[in-house]
Formats: sequence, C-alpha cells, structure tokens
Amino acid sequence: MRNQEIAKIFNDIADILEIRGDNPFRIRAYRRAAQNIDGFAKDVAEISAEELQEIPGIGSDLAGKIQEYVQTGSLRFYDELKKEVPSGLVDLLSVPGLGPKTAKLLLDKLHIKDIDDLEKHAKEGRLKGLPGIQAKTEENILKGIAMIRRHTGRFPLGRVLPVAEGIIDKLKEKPFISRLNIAGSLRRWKDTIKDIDLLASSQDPQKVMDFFVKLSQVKEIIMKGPTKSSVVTDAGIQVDLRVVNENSFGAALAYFTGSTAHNVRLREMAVKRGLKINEYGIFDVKTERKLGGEHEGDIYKILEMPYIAPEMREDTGEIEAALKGRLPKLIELKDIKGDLHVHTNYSDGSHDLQELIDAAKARGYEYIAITDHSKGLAVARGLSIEQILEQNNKIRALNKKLKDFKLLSGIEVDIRSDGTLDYPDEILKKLDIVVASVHSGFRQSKEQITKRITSAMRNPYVSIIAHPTGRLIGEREAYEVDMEEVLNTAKETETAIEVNAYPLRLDLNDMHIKKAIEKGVSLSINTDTHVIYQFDFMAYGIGTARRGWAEKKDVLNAGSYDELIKRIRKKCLPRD
Ligand code: DGT
Ligand code: CA
Ligand code: ZN
Repeated sequence: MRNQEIAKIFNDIADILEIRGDNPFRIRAYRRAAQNIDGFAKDVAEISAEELQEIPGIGSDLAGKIQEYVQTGSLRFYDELKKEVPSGLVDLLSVPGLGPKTAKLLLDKLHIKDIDDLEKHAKEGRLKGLPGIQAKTEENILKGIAMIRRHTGRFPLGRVLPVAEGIIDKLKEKPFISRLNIAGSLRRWKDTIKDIDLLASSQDPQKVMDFFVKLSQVKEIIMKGPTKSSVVTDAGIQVDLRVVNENSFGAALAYFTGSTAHNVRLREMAVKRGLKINEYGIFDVKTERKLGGEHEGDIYKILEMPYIAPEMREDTGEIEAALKGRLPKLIELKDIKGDLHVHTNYSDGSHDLQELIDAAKARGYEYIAITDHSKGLAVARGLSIEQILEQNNKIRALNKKLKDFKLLSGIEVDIRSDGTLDYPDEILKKLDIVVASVHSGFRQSKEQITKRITSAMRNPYVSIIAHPTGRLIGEREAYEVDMEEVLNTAKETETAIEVNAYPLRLDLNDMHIKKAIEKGVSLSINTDTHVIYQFDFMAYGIGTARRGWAEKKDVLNAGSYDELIKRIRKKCLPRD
C-alpha cells in the first residue's frame, strides 16, 4: 500500500505551506486529504482517478497529484516546495509547542535550520528576546527536544501494529509455517515498542527465513540465521522472527512475550517446586522429564495457577492475584456496545451522521454518541450554539426512524483556561451526553489544570472527561495534573474518565486506569473517530484497558443502551 507514503507527503506539504504562511484553507485541505488517504481501505496506487475522488477531501487536483506520484515516483509540486525551506526546518515542527510561525522566525533571525541548531541556541540562551519567546519558552523547547531524543528508538504502538499485521498477513499464507504469533511488548499492547518479536513453528525453518528476509517491506537485513532473523522495515522498525519446534511453541511464546520481570517470577516459583522453565518447555529438574511446552497454558497449569493474559504480564501484582484466584475477568473487544466520542463533518470529522450510523452498525454497535467540538475550538471548526441545536434536532429526528440503534446527541465541550465550559448549562442540559476536555493552556500549573478538570466534573451535565492528560505519544508529554485528585473527584461526582483509544493518545494510560478501577471510577473506552476507519482503534483502547486490569463492569460503553443512560443519569436529574 502506498497510502501511508502519500499521506506523509501531503502532511509535509501542509507543514511547509504553514511555514510559508500560506492560506489556512489550503493547509487544512492537505491535512484532511492525508488523514483520509491514510485510513482508506484500498491501495490508492491501484484505483482510477474517479475512484480517488470518492475519498472525502480528494478533488481532481489532489487526485492528479496522487496519480503523478504513483506513476512517476515523485511529485513536482512537492519537490519545488521543498526547495523553499531547509530540510531540517520541518523537523523543528516535531518539537512540542513549536509551531510554523516560530520555526520561520528562528530561520530568518538566527538561521536555525535543524533540531541540533535549535538545541545549541536554546542552551546558550539566545532565543529569548525574539518576538514571543521568553525564558520559559526556551526552557520548554529544551524539554521538548529532550523528550524527542528519549523516544527515539521506541515507536508508538499505533505505528508498529500495522507493520506487524502487514508482515503476518504474508507469512500466514505460507503452508510451510504451521503456527505464528506476535510476542514481546506488542503482544502485551505496551504503548511504545522497541521492536517487533514474531514467533513461528515450521518443519522447514530455512524456508521460513528465506521467505521472511525477502518480504517487500524489508529494507535491511541485520542478521539471517538458520532459525532466527532480524530485519529493518521500510518504516524503520526492527522485526525479529524466530522459528521453533512445534512441541516448544508454547514455552517459546511465553518466554518471548515477557515481560522479563514476569518471567523471572515464574522461574523463581518453578525453582521452588523443583522445576525449570526455559524457552523449550517446563521440566522436572531431577528426572529432566519435559512436563509441557507445546501450549503456553502448560506453564501456568503446571505451576498450579490460572492462565495470565499477556497484557497483565508486567509483575505488577498479577502473579499474586492469580495465586489467590483473584485475577480480573478482563474486558474484550466484543463487550463494547458503542462508541461515545465521535466527530462528524459539522466540526473536523469527515462524515455525516448517516455514514457514521452505517459504519457503527457494521461493527455491531447498538449506539454511538455524536460529540463534535464546541465553539471555542475554532481550529477544529467548533459548533456555534445554533449549530449544536440544529444537530441536536437532526439527531432526534433520525432516532425516530432508527431501528435497534440509538444516536446519542452529545458534544465534546472545551474546558476553557479558567475551568468554565464553552457552552452554558441551558445548552448542555439539552444533550444526551457531554464529553469535556482540555485543548489549550497545557502549560498551566498542576494546580490550575487539576482545578480546571475537577470543576468541569462538578458540572452536573458532564458525563465523561476525554483524553484526561493530553499526551501524544512521542510528540507531547502529558500536562501536569494531579491524577489522584482527578480520580477522587471523578468517583465523588460520578463522572466517567475516558480511555481514549486513538493510538497516539492511549489516554488514560495503563497505570492510571488501574488506579481508577481501584477507586471505583467508571471508564469509557472511545476512539475519538474523525474518519470511519478509526472506529477500529477500539482495539487499542481495549488493549490499554486490559493492561489496566479493566473488566466489563468498569466500562460505561460495555453496557446496553438502557444501562448506559441509567449510568449517565445517575449524575444529574433527567434532562430536557
Ligand atoms: P520492547 O523493548 O518494546 O521490545 O519490549 P519487549 O518486552 O518486546 O522486549 P524484547 O524485544 O527485548 O524481548 C522480547 C521478550 O524476550 C521479552 O519480553 C522477554 C524475553 N527476553 C528478552 N531478553 C531477555 C532476557 O535477558 N532474559 C529473559 N528471561 N527474557 C528475555
Ligand atoms: Ca520487542
Ligand atoms: Zn474528540
């Protein structure tokens, strides 16, 4: 698929246009096109110009550009545009809080052309004094650079899983591979991943190795051995594939799934019982007899404890819980009955209500909540009061016609810097559900941000706090917030906390989810869908929630429509 490649070029174009100070509508058009191409199910290299124009946001001009790139391998417009700015300058935009205007200023006034330059200047205190740059800004830029450097070498889960799936799709077709599984941190759904670990069993390991290193995704072969090879993909991600015997597959899967900390605990337990665990199996030390290893479950069974799901294998109490028979019954994707955070083309989403209903029904959902942005979020075309009322009416009318499906009329209301909400209560009261979130003022003090969020929770109509820490994995740290206090207030006010499933967010994270559940706070696992394919992000939310030990009962949108409404209404009196 060339889609990601083209999406990246369109995003780069938008970046350069932004640095140039180009027309905001033109910039938005490129970003929107990039978003839609990235998520388009068919390969854009294989469809006609007419079909291309059926992708939302693609007109004849952009369709032409896609075809030019597919046919010639380059895009003249992009090449010309790139000549206008130094190549490192676009990288500056990856520094949190550094926008195109500042990037341009740094280039013009200080001839800063890349991140290394920027770091040097900031360390020497040479940025302050430029328009809009204070000592604090300089400090933040240095913090941002440090964060980018820390993250190099690890990739966000959302970038890695599609790569792994692409490879698995090709491997699993091969008759000489009998079993195949993801292992490592990816199987545990960790939010960042160093490399992909794959495990296979085969009668003919050499054949597997030969096929693997020749996959079209492979850019570089690091090592090719008889049963293990490591490659780097065109996305820059390392993939290790090991081949083991069928009768050791389970033991190897347990070993290479990790975490190391979890496995160390299992091995200690084994030793105490005169047993030994390694990647080949579980053995009786005295007799050297192999007791199991074909299936992963063998290990747990022989240690006389229930099977522990991969997402929990971090040695954070799961072994104790298993021994006491107190493992949670983790939530599963099929438990989810709907999505409570969805955008339409009223604000910055790509689809109308009917398209979203069809897509949600296709996923077997019973309901979704429409939660566009509120007016304060102008960059996302937030809805005026007239618009939200109009949408609300439209949803009420649609619901009368819908069978076995409900649309909740909602809003993602902006929590302003002072903690007030972007719409008055008289408006919020008319809606079925209110999702509230912070989109600005990320640099406020911990006290201020905590107070903003807790005051929003004290509003009787606010049902859910969305992406509660604002992090973007690898791009933006969470803002400072007193999570303890947020969770206590959530419990006290019966407000649910979102597990935002958008792969770069995963917010709340696993640790905070676990804490929330311990306190009895309700969660809502939502995708924040802007384009239909993003409904599938739910799997990331589920993986993350399972890492936080979430059960079905902890999750608002795992309940039926009636249960959901009951839970929302628990917080406030019946609405209009
Ligand atoms: P990462 O850093 O995101 O790749 O995390 P993992 O957990 O995938 O770590 P990785 O790729 O280094 O190793 C995969 C699994 O292999 C790991 O979870 C457990 C096992 N493993 C790796 N190194 C060791 C080790 O030194 N001792 C033991 N017992 N197991 C190891
Ligand atoms: Ca790994
Ligand atoms: Zn949203």
